[in-house]
Amino acid sequence: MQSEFPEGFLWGGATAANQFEGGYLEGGKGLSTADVMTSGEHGVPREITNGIMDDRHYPSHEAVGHYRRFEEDIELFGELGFKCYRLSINWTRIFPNGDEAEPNEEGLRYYDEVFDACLRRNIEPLVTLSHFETPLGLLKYGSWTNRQVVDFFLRYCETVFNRYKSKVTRWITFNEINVMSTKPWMAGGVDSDEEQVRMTAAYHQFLASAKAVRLAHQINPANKVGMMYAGHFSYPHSCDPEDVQRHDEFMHKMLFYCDVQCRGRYPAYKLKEFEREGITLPIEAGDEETLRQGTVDFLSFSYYLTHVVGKETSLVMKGLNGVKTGYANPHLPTSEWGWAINPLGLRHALNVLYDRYQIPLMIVENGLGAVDRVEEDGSVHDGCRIDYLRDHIREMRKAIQLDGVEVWGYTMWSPIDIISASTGEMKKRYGLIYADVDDQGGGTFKRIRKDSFHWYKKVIASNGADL
Ligand code: BGP
Repeated sequence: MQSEFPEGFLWGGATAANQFEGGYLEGGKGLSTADVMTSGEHGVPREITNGIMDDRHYPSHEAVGHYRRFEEDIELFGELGFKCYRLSINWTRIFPNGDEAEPNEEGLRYYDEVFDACLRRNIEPLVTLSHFETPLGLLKYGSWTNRQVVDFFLRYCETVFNRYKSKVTRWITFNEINVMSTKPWMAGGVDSDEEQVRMTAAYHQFLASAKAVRLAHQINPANKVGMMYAGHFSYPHSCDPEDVQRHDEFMHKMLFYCDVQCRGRYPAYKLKEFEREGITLPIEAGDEETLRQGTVDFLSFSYYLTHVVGKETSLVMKGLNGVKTGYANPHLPTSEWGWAINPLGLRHALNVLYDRYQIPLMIVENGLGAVDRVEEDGSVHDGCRIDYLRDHIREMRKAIQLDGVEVWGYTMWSPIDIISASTGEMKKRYGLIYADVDDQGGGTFKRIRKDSFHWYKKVIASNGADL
């Protein structure tokens, strides 16, 4: 069997600390924005609370207990044959409140051990610096609406770039940075529907990311730093030019985040929109240069679903629930959570991004959130998940092979079942490995290899030839 994937292709899986680790106050850790979000019921958005001193349910507090079980979990990743493991450093393990002068040694030591466990198995870590884990302690500054937070972030970056210089060379600054337009609390501890507030916070994240890129290169010229786009891609509802125009506007709202980070400047369409809406950016001398010099080395993105946008779509994106366009796609099946499953759309997405930016791409999240059942004999048959992953990998292969798109790797979401970011539920499972934890945080925490585990292992061993 001939593989059509490049040699050294980075196969693996991706997680986020706040959804995976648990141990939310262990090892000197402080609270992050994710730690004060309750679970929502099926389809109901999560709720932001003031803290931990009430009895509402916070599923991420213990998550699936990876904090204490990382050796066992990474052993399973080794068994899968992972080449790459995308994880986030939880900022609040390193700087518990975000603004300390000195880092928390216990937190630093923890990730040393995690990276060592990966490297012993020849798994390359790919580290997200901020995956919905802004320290709650930065809220008193106004979080990302305040420019001072850029400096706090840089202090954190400098600390981890130096500390893990010999262990990590691939980094992502902000997970799904465009979530600032849809769920700003998750993206950066900003709870506001006002576009001015969101755009100010996004501006500071752009600056922080650009500065982090330069700093990473200075500290270790081998460092590669990427951005991460929440893969929102859409189709016009019809060929009515009005629908197409709305679709274009929607894509602009999302893709401008990539434009800034890949091209180093705000696109003209965004500046014109700001002018019309009376939105101003807190630009200081030298900022334009900073953005120009801090473009990313690669573009990574998540891909789960596609949208349909048309005349009826309201482009005001509000609240915790994110994007709702008002249309379904009659040509596509949906997941149990209503997400339109569209493998061919992944080929399209890869082409859109590569045509536009001409830099290497990475798919750093892709997977099926579904309810799984453990059979009497302890097995989990998740054929739907295998189909989902296989169909998407096939389309990725076409983008590489037939369209010439440069793709560095594919880290599926997520190798082990973890807490859902949008709903806080446990029953929305993505794993190749089942974690025996329920929506109330009960269970044995035991890991069980699902059918998809054995399938993905073969895919990696054959470098994608055996799908
Ligand atoms: C992305 C996030 C992840 C994640 C995934 C799946 O938006 O980067 O953190 O969880 O989506 O979404 P969910 O968990 O809501 O099903």
